[in-house]
Amino acid sequence: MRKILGMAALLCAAVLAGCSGGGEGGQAAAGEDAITVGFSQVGAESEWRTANTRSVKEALVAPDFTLRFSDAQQKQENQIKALRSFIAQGVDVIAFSPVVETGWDTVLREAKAANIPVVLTDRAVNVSDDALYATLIGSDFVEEGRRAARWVIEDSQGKDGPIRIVELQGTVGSAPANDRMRGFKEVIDGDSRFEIVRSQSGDFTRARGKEVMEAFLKAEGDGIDVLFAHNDDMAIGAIQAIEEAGRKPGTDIRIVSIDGVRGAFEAMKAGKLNATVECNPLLGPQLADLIREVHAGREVPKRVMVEEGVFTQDQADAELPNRKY
Ligand code: GYE
Repeated sequence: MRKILGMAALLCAAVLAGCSGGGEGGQAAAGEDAITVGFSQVGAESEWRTANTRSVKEALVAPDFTLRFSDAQQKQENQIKALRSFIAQGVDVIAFSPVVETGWDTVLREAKAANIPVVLTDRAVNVSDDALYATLIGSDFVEEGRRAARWVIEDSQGKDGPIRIVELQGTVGSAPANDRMRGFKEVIDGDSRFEIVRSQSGDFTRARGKEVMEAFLKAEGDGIDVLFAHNDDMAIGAIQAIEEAGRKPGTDIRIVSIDGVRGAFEAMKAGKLNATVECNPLLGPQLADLIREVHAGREVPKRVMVEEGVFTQDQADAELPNRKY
């Protein structure tokens, strides 16, 4: 037995040099050809993100994978540091969910020079050369923004203008904030009754969502008809602000947000949130498959989409037990 293990270790060292990805030892259960993946996560800013992290950690496990996980706490500089450390360790594949869209050219070139393929998850980047990453798996954020706007229009049938909208944006410069804003505006601009009177970032968190909504309420008084929040967490924070201002969320101010997390379904059941556009965070299994393909040098599509829908208050009760995040 000892001999066999010794031989396996030798084989690993000699033939598959670097197969342990830079060898911090440990990970006894990882198979001999386990793919070492360095994964840099955005942070833990929302319910969506927590579910996404869980899904990734559950999918990238031994014996097929050795996972090196790093949390960037919503800071690009931390993420760049993590990517550089993965490169130095010689991981097999880098996967990451970029906090913002721009500023990745240099570090991605370093990964390329080190021959480490990069898989983007969830959020896109804006780079000079698309060959700097292998593929992106994530949702269509522009379409999510359009869906939110279509819901607002449908829910405003028979209502006269002006219908005044406030918008809580996600993290400044992030793909979901940029795209959701664009998709929403594109559709809402087609109906002259609507006006987006305020739009500001709440950084995808409940705390900031509440703060910014307080400022909106102070500035606009009773003049807000609709809130569009780029994620459920900010909407949930805003609901608190609206209640504290003595108004009724879901009635006085109609609210649509994005993600479809459990907290949103609970808020819909309570009549405080009107609709949520689904954004599925459970990318782990699809990500694992993509990493396997990329690592094996096989051709993969440049963009892999996640399918999702829209849910309203009347569906909340029936759908809640089915929600997995
Ligand atoms: O909508 C939000 C999270 O990038 C799609 O990030 C993701 C977004 C998600 O913080 O809740």
